[in-house]
Amino acid sequence: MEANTERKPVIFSAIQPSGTITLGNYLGALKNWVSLQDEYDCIFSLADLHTITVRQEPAKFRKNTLEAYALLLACGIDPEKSIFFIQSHVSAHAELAWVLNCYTQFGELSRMTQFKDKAAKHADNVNAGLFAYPSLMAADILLYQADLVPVGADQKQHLELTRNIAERFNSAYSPTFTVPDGYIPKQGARVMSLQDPSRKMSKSDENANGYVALLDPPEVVMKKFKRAVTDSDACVKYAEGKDGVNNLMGIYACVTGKSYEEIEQEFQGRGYGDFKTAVGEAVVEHLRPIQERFQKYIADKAYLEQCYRNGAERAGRIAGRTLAKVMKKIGFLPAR
Ligand code: ATP
Ligand code: LTN
Repeated sequence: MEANTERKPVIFSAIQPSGTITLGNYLGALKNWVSLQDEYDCIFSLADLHTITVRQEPAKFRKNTLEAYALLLACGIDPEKSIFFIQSHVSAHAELAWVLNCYTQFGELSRMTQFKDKAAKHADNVNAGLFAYPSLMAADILLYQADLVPVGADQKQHLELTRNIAERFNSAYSPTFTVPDGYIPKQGARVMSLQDPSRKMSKSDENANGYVALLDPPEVVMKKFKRAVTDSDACVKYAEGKDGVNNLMGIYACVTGKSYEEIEQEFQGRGYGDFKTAVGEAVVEHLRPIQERFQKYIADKAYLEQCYRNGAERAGRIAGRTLAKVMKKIGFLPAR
């Protein structure tokens, strides 16, 4: 592993602009990103190259990308502290992904559960990009010599593959890539669907009642929590077999900072109705300032453009250095 002695540890993470960003994305990933910005050198990206593994409507895709950029700023990603860019603006990602495809085995990619899930969901479009998704993700991370990658628990398998690819390349040539570690939060790592608590909350869920979008208006948030699936024993307690209640407790704990014991005490002898209302209200209050800031950013296109251009320039310099090293080690004849 290449030593990273003088600088703060490097963090890289990304999210796809594939639709409306959910409370799951926020509690599993984004909230963490924001709090890591002071202690680490952070690089964050909108993984739009990943997004076209599922067919996108061009105008909507463009709009989603700009809105996701503004929403992440509203969540607290600070372009003064961190590098925040759009993946397709830095061509080294696609280039290194191609190279890493040649160091990734068919068998490894076939074992990825996200591929199996998405292939089943989009059976009419199981394209090579969907299959090779993890080697593009590895390229994202390895270009920046990231030490840590904050993600939700669903990305653990992709991170493991990234480590294997890095180690394989390093031992075939010489130390080139930092082998990254995952950084998965204890609470919020897997927020479940409000309608089917055995499945993760997902922005591409066809049932909008399953997820809470960060931009859902307060009355919609309240309605979704009131309709959340629980169980029949009417007791607010964290326990096996109570997936719906456990999920609501996890969300409530994340947005209020309360422990499970405190929550159990707070709702002792009270029904699920009260509990769901309290969770809904706490989420509404948590989202309120984010939604206000979003409105301000999305109205200022010039500022957004300046931010993402500057981000791409800074990211491009770092990525270019790693890519040049890789090309040289492999033995490509230099262009000049
Ligand atoms: P899609 O539904 O389009 O597959 P997604 O909602 O899974 O998207 P991604 O863009 O793939 O979102 O993931 C962004 C980040 O959010 C990742 O770090 C991922 O681990 C995290 N994340 C996604 N869903 C959840 C969830 N339900 N709970 C916690 N973290 C999540
Ligand atoms: N596949 C990720 C998004 C992503 C990512 C990355 C996360 C793309 N590139 C690099 C961390 C590091 C997902 O969350 N579904």
